[in-house]
Amino acid sequence: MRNRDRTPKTYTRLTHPLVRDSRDEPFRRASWEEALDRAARELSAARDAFGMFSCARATNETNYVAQKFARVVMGTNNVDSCNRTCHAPSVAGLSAAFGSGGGTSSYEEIEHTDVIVMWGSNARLTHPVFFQHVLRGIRNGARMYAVDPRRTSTAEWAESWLGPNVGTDIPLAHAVGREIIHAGLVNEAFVERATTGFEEYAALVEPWTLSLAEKVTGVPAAAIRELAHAYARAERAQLCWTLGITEHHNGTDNVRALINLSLLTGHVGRYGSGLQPLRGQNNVQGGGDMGAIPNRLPGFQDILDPTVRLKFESAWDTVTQPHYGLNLTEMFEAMEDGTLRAVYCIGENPAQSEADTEQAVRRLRALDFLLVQDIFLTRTAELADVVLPATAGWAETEGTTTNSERRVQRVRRALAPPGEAREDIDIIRDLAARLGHDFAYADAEAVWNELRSVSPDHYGMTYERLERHQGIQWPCPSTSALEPPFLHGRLWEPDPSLRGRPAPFGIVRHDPPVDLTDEEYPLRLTTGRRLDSYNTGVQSGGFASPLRRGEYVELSPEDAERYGVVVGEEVRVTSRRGSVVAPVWIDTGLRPGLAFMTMHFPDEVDTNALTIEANCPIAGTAEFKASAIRIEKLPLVTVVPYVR
Ligand SMILES: Nc1nc2c(c(=O)[nH]1)N[C@H]1C(S)=C(S)[C@@H](COP(=O)(O)OP(=O)(O)OC[C@H]3O[C@@H](n4cnc5c(=O)[nH]c(N)nc54)[C@H](O)[C@@H]3O)O[C@H]1N2
Ligand SMILES: Nc1nc2c(c(=O)[nH]1)N[C@H]1C(S)=C(S)[C@@H](COP(=O)(O)OP(=O)(O)OC[C@H]3O[C@@H](n4cnc5c(=O)[nH]c(N)nc54)[C@H](O)[C@@H]3O)O[C@H]1N2
Ligand SMILES: [Mo]
Repeated sequence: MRNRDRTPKTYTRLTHPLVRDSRDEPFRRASWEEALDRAARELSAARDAFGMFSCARATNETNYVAQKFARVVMGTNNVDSCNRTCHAPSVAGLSAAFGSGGGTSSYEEIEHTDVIVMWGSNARLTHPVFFQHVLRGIRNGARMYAVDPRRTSTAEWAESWLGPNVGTDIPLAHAVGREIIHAGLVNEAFVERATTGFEEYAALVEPWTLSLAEKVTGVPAAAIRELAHAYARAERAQLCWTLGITEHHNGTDNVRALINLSLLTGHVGRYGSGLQPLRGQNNVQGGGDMGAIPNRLPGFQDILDPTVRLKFESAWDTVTQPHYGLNLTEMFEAMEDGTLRAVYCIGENPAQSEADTEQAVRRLRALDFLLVQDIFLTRTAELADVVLPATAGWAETEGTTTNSERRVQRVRRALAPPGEAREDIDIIRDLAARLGHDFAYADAEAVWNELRSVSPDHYGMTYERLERHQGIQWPCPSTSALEPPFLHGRLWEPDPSLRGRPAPFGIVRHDPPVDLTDEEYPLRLTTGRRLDSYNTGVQSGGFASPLRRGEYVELSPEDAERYGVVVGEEVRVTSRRGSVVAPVWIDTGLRPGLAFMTMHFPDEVDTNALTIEANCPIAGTAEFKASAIRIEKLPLVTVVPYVR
């Protein structure tokens, strides 16, 4: 249903548990006793068919307890979070290259580097705090390159903007790599010492001449050459990327293609040089570190490693499952075939954030039991059987979160929770108790200390030290020392026994977007973010912003003219999966053939009705960044006022 007035929907805070006996009934207010009893009953009936979505906005402590609930109480590794829709390809790519999925550098180093490459990232709008460090870096003399099909406001700050066609980052990266090799700019000592597979890589990129790359990517050969020379000649260089790279059906391959450039030049493992996949949600890094992912126990320790499992079995007095669980994408598939029957969804709104929402909602509806724990009554919560009101991980809860530079920081309760809302860890604890497990933590610090006892990377971070140092980066194995701010310094060790495993070049090939444009669907739609709104709008819809202008389908001036549409005119936007009506906006940063929409106003315009669920086979991330669409004028012209 279309909300005609297009005022962003306002969600009100959940203040008490909600229950219903059947999905045809409306919710009724329930006591905590009743809601938790019901949830415990239903979950114990679904023991072999259970999945958990954990919250990337909640604290590390919440994520630790949530994954422990899945593993210890429900006996499954089916636990995941929005990292799957987001940076799972970065984690997979970095792990394959270096054995660890974290961004390698720190924010401080961005200020002391010579070249900053922002690849598929609109950080000026999406990571405004980080971008302050970029601006300081530029002020200190760094040159910034922006690689984005749209000339974004991040690109406005760049020395040079490279605008590849959507889904052509591998050809572009390979051409940069080939140019570095042909210009004799390879850091041979580093390649020799710290990498493997150079010969194969050189053969792989050899066909990607500047002129072929120009043809495929649309970026002028001279601009590709300039980027290659600037990056390779720099004393220090930072390569930053985000969803323009990861949200593709081959996201992990894209990430590997970028990592290859750092291996060629030795721009990793040294102060000022590194790889920075800026993580999205405030604690998506921490959620993964805490084990709220299907293949790692807390401290990013591999579930397949028997010594790791033994340690957790003794710490938790339980038996662990010696195989990886289902990731978020696979859990949705398992809902389809009926092998996943119950979901405990903590702080996620997949009914609106998954690609192809019609399919996602149908799958959620098919569950026997859906338990949602959130701070608002989301569209996902509206599909649930039981809804539990939590406190916000930000400002209402004690604990810690971890940012993109791996820095763990304290968060504190500044506000009293509304109504009967309770902290996530207390709710999970009480549910565990009903299912026969004693998670009797006195407070968040007790949870944190348990994590420290099982995760060597976090062992040195007591709450007291976190406070004293204003946050500490992992790894932090010692309670008395701090590690360097960057990872993988070992790669530079002259002594091979200290150097550890060399980093392999990724042998990855160009693979264009799955949803092809053709005569019927001639426009390439890419989706993303704006400054004034947050994800599915649940948390930002309620606050007026003079910047906010609701959902629009953004077109290039050329396309607007071709279709004969004006700003504010409503058009029908159709993909092979769905159709929505949205007003037009004209953006001079778009090239002909490229359209842009956000995911921020799904109640007014359900952008994800259009997107394709074509997933990266390694990471499970969907191709949110490349759909094929057509737009049609409506018979009756409605012009939506765009100033409010
Ligand atoms: N204001 C605001 N900030 C946010 C959020 C928010 O909702 N609002 N959400 C947070 C979250 S969860 C995340 S994950 C981050 C995401 O932060 P970003 O990744 O910076 O945000 P997006 O706008 O999704 O995508 C970034 C860019 O990718 C480009 N792009 C699209 N296709 C391609 C391609 O094929 N190649 C290349 N090179 N680029 C491409 C788009 O044009 C876009 O400018 O932001 C976080 N910060
Ligand atoms: N078309 C398109 N779709 C996309 C993307 C895109 O670029 N384009 N990006 C994808 C990305 S990167 C992401 S991260 C996802 C985001 O997808 P989601 O994570 O599903 O969306 P959010 O709106 O961030 O939902 C967060 C929920 O957490 C709740 N919450 C906040 N704090 C707390 C807390 O402390 N405790 C509890 N229990 N709940 C809390 C909020 O009320 C909200 O309902 O969307 C993905 N979908
Ligand atoms: Mo994200």
